[in-house]
Amino acid sequence: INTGSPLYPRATLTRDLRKLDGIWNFRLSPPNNPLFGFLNGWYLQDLAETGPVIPMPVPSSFNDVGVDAAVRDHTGVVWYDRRFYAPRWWGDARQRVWLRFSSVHYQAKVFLNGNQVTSHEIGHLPFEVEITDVVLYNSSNLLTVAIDNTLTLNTIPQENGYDFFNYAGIHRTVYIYSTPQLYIEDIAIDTDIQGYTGIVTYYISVKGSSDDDIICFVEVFDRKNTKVAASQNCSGVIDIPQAHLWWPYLMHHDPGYLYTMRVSLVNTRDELVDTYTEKFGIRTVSWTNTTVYLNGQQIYLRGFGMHEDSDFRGKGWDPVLWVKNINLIKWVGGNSFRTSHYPYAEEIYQLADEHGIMIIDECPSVNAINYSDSLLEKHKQSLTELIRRDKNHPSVIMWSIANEPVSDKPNCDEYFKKVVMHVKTMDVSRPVTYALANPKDIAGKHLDVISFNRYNGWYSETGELQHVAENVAREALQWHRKYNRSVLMSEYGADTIAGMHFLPTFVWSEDYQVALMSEHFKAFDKLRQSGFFVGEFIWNFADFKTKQGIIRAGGNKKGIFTRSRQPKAAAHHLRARYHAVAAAD
Ligand code: BDP
Repeated sequence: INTGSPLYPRATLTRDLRKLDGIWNFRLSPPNNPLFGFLNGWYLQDLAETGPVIPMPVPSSFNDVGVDAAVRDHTGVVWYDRRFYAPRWWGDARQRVWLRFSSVHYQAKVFLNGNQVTSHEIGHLPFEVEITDVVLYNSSNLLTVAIDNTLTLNTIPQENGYDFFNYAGIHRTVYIYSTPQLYIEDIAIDTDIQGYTGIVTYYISVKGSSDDDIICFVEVFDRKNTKVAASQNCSGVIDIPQAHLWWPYLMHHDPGYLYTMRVSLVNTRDELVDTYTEKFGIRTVSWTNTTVYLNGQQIYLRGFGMHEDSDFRGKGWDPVLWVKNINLIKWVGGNSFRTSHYPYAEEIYQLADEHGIMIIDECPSVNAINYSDSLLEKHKQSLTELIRRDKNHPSVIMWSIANEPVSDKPNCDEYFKKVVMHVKTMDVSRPVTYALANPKDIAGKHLDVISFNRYNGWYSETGELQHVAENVAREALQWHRKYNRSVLMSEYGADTIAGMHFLPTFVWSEDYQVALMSEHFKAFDKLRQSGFFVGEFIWNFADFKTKQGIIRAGGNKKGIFTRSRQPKAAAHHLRARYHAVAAAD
């Protein structure tokens, strides 16, 4: 199994990096014949020689760039290919060469020069493979990827019962990069605070062989690039006196403070063998049955449910979109979001680190229903890869192991117990939650924080607002009493067509969305006094695409921003609240 890729790919003094983004060739497998391309050796030659190809941008979902519904709605296998040159000096310098996909949805088989070099299942997570023995320096290299976006009862997520479009393709950047023979495979950083001192516990995993003895040099630099500490062990504890802590946005005058750890492998002749730098923040997360603390201070989450979603690109990584998103989150006064309903691109977490935005990091399990052993293994696998990838981000303050599981089934109790135990074997420094919606939930007792989704005034008592505040407050209290945990509301909202107005308020209008939010705010204000309520997350940050259906008008319209990121009245309304709450906290 390909178990993912822990370190973000970076060029350093000892590593080179090339992006393979751009326009690739693309071809659908004949419908209902997923094996056709494999049996006919489409990976042995240029795709264009097997039949007609169309241009396909990478990174992007393939669904929305064309005009053909057969491509947009394709479920099954698709093929991508391109050629690339590897820099000859990589071979001359006996560098290892790696091929890295930052996300391919859902299942990928990767071929290089006609050989299958790796495969990976589960979208939204990076994977890589060493291609040193397959890459060619005396000619171009043919890179072919076959992708299957078919979801079943045995995939994470399970088949498409969920409320977002099953976008597919090569969603994030593709890299080739080089490392030395002996290389830094992973760096794990954990932080604690004692008085004014930051305590940094780290572990460096070194791979590959060397005839020499190797020393790990570890240096820590502050934001001004001044060295503040150093060590000569591959694992250990470093003290940072007078540490600048990592604080959330609007909780401190200087949020998102990051240090840089530079790790260097040096041999006995004092030669630099490999080097890599990782940013980190000094902060702690702790929790009780009523409260979540950051650096020992109680926090209240002013958040959003989101999606990776935009016109044309679908779920394709887009730095323009995400710098805009972060700017809008800050404009509204939010301090957090949940990566509903799958891991987002790595660069998004880097932005959140820098800006002090807290993340509830969700794995791709949505509406889980049949709790088989093989599903459990895959669910755990998705969390293994997620935690390996995201463990060093100060922005990640909580793991979400599922969204709206069918959590009243007898066997889900044992299932989620095992999933939570699995997370705890990898990371005990963050609380675990899932977003529940099942009123008869039985597995919440395994969680550290209870998150609940509820659409009062929308799916229930549609168009009626008089019971909303009371229902929200009552349900939050019920979950707290049932499981004796802190509680947050992870989804609430109303579909709203931008520009539609009704007075008196009427469903789908901007006025109704605003009024429904106000009723929730009443409940949240009451709950904020109750001592166990830790946050509110509106659904959704922006309008997003779903599959076609009669309850969705061109997609889900619960955004407070439109899909093109312009504010509805709701955005101004939430902005007034979030800034006021931040000022009060
Ligand atoms: C919730 C789901 C979310 C949906 C939302 C809705 O968690 O994915 O988009 O409902 O219906 O149940 O808007």
